[in-house]
Amino acid sequence: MPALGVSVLAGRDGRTQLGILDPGLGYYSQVTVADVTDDGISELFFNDRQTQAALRTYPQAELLWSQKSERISRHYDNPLLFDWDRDGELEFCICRPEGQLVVRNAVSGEVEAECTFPCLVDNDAVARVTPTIEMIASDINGDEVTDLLFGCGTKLYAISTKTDSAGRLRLLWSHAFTAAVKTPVVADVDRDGRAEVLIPTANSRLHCLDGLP
Ligand SMILES: [Ca+2]
Ligand SMILES: [Ca+2]
Ligand SMILES: [Ca+2]
Ligand SMILES: [Ca+2]
Repeated sequence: MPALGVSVLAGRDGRTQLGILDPGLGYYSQVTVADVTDDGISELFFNDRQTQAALRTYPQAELLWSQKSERISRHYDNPLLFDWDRDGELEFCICRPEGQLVVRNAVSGEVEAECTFPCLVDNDAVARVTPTIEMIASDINGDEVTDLLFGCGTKLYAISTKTDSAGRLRLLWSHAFTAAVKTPVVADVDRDGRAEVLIPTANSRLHCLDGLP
C-alpha cells in the first residue's frame, strides 16, 4: 500500500499528528473530508491536477484508492463530494478541461458516470463551459436535484446535474459580471425559504442573486 505525502496537524496547537511522505507522489490540492465508508471516521479526499485519491486517516493513514489517469482542469482542484445519483451515498466529482464532469464512486474510486457540460454561444463562438474557479454543489432551485455553480472568467453558471439522453448537463442560468468571479456560496439570506447565491468579484464587490432562474 503506497503512502501519501500528508501531514495532519492538531487543531489545538498545530503539532503534527500524522505525517507521511512519499516524494514520488506530488499531491498538492485542497482537501475535503467526509465519512464515505459509514464507519464514523472521516476519509480525506484529494484532487490534484493529475491524481485523485482518498485516504483513511485512522487508526493509521493509508490509501483507500488512487487514480492517476485523469487530466483535470488546472483551474479547478477542490475535491467535490455530493450525492450525484440521490441514493444517500456521496460521489466524488471532478472536471476535465475539455468540459466533462467525471463522477467517481467515493469508496472505490471507480468512474460511475461521465457527463458533458453544456455548449454555449458567447460572442458568436460556441464553447463548452469549463470552470475557472472551484465548483460548488447545492440544490438552488429546490427540485431536489443537486445543481453545480461555478465561475468561468467573468460569468457565473448554474447547471443542473440532471442529464439529457445524450449525457449532457443542463444550463439553468448564467450571469455576467464586469470582473472575474470567485467561488460562490449558497444561503437563504432573506429568510424566505429560497436559496440565494452570494458571489464575490475581483472588483471588491459581493453580489447576491436569486437562486431560481
Ligand atoms: Ca469512514
Ligand atoms: Ca450517490
Ligand atoms: Ca436543483
Ligand atoms: Ca431567500
